[in-house]
Amino acid sequence: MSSWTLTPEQFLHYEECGWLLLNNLLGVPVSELQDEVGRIASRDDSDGWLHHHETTGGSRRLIRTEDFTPTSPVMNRVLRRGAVGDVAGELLGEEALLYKEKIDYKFPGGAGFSPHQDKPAYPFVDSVLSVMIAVDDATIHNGCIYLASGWHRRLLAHGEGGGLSRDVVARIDWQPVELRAGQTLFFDALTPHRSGTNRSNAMRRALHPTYNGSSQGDLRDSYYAAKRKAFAGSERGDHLCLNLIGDSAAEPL
Ligand SMILES: O=C(O)CCC(=O)C(=O)O
Repeated sequence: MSSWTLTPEQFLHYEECGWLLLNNLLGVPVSELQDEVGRIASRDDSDGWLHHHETTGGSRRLIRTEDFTPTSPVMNRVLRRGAVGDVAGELLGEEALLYKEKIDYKFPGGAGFSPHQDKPAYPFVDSVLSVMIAVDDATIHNGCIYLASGWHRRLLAHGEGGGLSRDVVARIDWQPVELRAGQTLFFDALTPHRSGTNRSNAMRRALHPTYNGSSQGDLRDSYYAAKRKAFAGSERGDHLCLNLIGDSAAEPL
């Protein structure tokens, strides 16, 4: 059972807006999370798929790491044993299981994400929730997330390439949501969001776990098995998508 209880106001905010920003859920000091992200980023990637890169200004840079929770006690604690999962469970209305996790590294000049909903990336899961944990402060200047508050009731029209259609994007009043390092943003998998380029001269990192309701089963191992298989079948130089909806504006390697 959950050891975390949201207030009625917090529930109402989530119901009406499709997102909720909370403090103090990590269970570890934010400096420990930052150190762990640094360690994970410097890990050897001997089978060549854990880390993903982009080309920015001619140099190859790490933009994403996935599937690190089983080999990181700190991440296991933050994402599976603590209040982040408890709150995810409250919002899903049943126990939350970790479906997948990624760290995004936005280097100076690093590209943002075009407007999208996450749900189409999870065609086999109905009950699913997106989360962002700020590892570094996320500001308008360094490419924070922008949300479409109250647009989470249905799947919206998508254009070619997987992003939201131009018409939908133009109708939305995009709201920047700046996060301080250590804050956690929960948002419905149908909440449209986008983010900008990092225009600062420092890196901006974020942790993005995704949870599914336990009634759907424990799907994490099969998700990563399928993803590893898909990546193993790709040649270097293919246009590798970071996920099924191709929302990153980055240039993949
Ligand atoms: O952190 C960001 O810049 C946005 C990430 C995002 O949109 C996503 O992972 O779906």
